[in-house]
Amino acid sequence: AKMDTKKRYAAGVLKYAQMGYWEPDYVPKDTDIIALFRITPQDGVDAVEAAAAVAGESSTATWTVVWTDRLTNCEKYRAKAYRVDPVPNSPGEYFAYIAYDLDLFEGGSIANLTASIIGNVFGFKPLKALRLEDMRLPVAYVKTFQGPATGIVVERERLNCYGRPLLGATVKPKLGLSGRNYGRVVYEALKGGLDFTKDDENINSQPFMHWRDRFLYCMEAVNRASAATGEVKGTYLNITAGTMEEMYARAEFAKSLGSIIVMIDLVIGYTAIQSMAKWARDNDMILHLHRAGHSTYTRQRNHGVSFRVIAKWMRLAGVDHLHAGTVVGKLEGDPATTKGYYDIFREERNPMALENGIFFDQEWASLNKMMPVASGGIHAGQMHQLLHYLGEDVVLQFGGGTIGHPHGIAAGAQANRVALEAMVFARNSGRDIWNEGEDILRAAARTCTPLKQ
Ligand code: CAP
Ligand code: MG
Repeated sequence: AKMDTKKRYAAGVLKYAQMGYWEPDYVPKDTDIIALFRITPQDGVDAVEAAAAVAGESSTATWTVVWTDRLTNCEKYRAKAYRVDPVPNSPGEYFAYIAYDLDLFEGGSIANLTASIIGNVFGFKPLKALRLEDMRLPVAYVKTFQGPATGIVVERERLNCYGRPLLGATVKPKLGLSGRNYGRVVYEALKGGLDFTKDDENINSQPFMHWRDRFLYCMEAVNRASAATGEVKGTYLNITAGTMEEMYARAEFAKSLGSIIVMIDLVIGYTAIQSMAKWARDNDMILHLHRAGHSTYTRQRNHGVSFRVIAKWMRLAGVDHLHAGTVVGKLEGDPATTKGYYDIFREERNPMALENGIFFDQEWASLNKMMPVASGGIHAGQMHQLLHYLGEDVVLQFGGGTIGHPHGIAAGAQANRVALEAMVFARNSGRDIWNEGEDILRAAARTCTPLKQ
């Protein structure tokens, strides 16, 4: 493949730069969409030519000049690679900045955006690898999307819960429980002090527990726990299914039982996510999105799509909750990069912050904020670290960290709630939770046996 590419270059076949897709003097317009790619050209392929090729293939070009180009406003419609920088400490890798005219896209459609930006280009021969690191979405484009159906402010109002992270848990084991036993877990966890429980990403409607059974037992548990505690409680009922018709039916049933929230998985696809976000807005429901599958394309440093880009797309698409990593748990993630994700979820605007992987100023134009969900191998003993890294507007989700408690599920929930409240109180009293966190937890454990255990 390498030789083939070289020969075609020598023969002058792949000349995207000369075709007008490289414009080093171009100054992006306020209305342009900008994509930042990390490109790894094949050996012998010039980085500028590779960047121009990405610009071409993700906008108007095919592999050769076509007569019909001249029948369009091709100057305007050609994407423009305008800057190529070597990536520091990464030989052979370059950051390529590419600007796209807004008219290349249909408003309000992530499917349309992605068909260009991550369409053909990722399999392109001149490149060894390609990664979409970040995007600048102009206000004019942002405004064509509905944004989160409920948002952080209204979610807190509905839950009547302020000043602390929300607490949740994923019911475990992931698969195999009957509806009745599943409902017991939900009841114990909510009564013990959590705000939410949650279906796992792969719980849909299996022979051991059909979805209706799950919804009925779960909502009975939610109602009983709410009555017992006087708090608003919820459980994310996963409505992921094989067709939109089935997802709508499950969502309607959840609503009819009084659920305040439904859940979907990223794997259902962008259009399905946007449809469910519209349904959530029309029905005053909170929409939880589990990012199942994202690591297949977000994890490799030099290929795929960064999760920060997925986070931006999901804020446009309009989900209320989205998993964003924990820094300290069982799944990969470093503090600086994770902060970048959380800022995309929760800020009115994101100024450029290269240390957090944010390459562009991003204005969110009053789109609601998303609640980040921290989940994956976390437990009460890390409460100071979680609050330090992730702040207050977050759902902390302890699956194994609740249901794995030695004295049972309610005890696990109580340990989490007490640890959280002790830590928030200590922080609000001016204590240094980062350095004194373990002392604060030990002091709280003196009057809370489940936390001590
Ligand atoms: C957590 C979880 C979630 C992951 C997803 C799991 O369980 O249910 O799916 O957190 O990762 O199956 O691992 P535990 P992310 O709380 O028992 O670890 O939030 O990073 O998308
Ligand atoms: Mg899970």
